[in-house]
Amino acid sequence: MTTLNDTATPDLSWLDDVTMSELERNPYRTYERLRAEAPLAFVPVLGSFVASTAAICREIATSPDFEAVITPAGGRTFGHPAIIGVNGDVHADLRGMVEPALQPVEVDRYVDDLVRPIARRHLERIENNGRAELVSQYCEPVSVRSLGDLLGLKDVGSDTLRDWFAKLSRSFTNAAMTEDGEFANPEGFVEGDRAKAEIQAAVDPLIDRWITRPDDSAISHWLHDGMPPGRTREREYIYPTIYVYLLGAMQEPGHGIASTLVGLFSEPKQLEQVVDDPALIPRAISEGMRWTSPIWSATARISKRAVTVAGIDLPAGTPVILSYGSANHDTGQYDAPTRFDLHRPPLPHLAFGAGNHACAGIYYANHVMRIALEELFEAVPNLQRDTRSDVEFWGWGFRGPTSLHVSWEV
Ligand code: 261
Repeated sequence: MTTLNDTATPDLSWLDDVTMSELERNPYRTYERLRAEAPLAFVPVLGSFVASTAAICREIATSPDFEAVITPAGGRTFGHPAIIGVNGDVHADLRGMVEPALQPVEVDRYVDDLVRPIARRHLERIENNGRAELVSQYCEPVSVRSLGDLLGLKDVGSDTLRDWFAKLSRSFTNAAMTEDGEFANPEGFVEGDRAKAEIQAAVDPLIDRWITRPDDSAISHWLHDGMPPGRTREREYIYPTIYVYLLGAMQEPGHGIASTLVGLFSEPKQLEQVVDDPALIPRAISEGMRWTSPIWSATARISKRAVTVAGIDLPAGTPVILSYGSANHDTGQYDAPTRFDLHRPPLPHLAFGAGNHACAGIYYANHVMRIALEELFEAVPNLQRDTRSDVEFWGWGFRGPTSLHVSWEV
């Protein structure tokens, strides 16, 4: 059948063929076309509208006509009330619960003493080897150990924390839907359910202790802060937000460190400049976050009333996924966006979102990444990527390098 296309409406039937695995292997080709042809489009495999440009993502994230909603696979994984998917008083309470430990003045007080010894310890294990796989031996361990100690999970091993975020991450982004609006791969949630059972087995006894013997750890404060004397928040109420942390806050600083390194390896002159002048590290990180945004397409909003966005009429109650990783490659904002260039004009990007659900941990995460890269460049002279293997990036909801083999002079 031939459809005569005599209006300005582009033919979007190609979207019917988009698959989850192609989005996970490389979303950029699909999204380049979405940005050009339909910056707000219904993507059948996701069973959802998707926003792909900087302007439309920012408009929706900051619009009073929208509020937060968790994606279906995210809600299936985390349950309710997760901080990323609630509004009004519950959101205000959960934000107020997590924010004290993440305030810049507070982060400045503890972050160096927290992260630098962890980075040093992991570098001591590898620095005489002359080679390493940095994702599993450095980026992920530094990310999870720093946050684990901050949260009060000192006795949970780093490999356990890495295993939990990997399982929660795959479950959270098990987003493929059937035409009938059912999950296409319900078995994909099993590993997330197992991880949650393990998490509760490990964390319930800690909560029991923190209820009667509060300490300085973040989760202890979550239980007690702002509550009347002798009362604590219910564990069922905070667990979904604990899962938010055990996924995104555990995984994404590691993704960010690794992606920034891969970006620098793609521009050897810039790597040399950053190694020679560590003051450039924050700029490199900012560009790394834009270049391969760790939270690539994992959050959503829902229309509160009928609204028109990008020329599309959305009824009340329409969810829209915000693909910030695509927005950050918008040629309307960035010249040659696929190129890593820490010297590009310092335009804002959307890697930490926008509006009242923007990342609460932006300051913390940027400092963890900075300290990890400072210590790495300080410890190992002449860091080189091992070009015998290619770097593979993976992920649509969350994205980063799967491995990063490097060598250096010993
Ligand atoms: C700390 C941020 O974590 C997340 C953000 C978006 C989706 C899932 C997350 O765990």
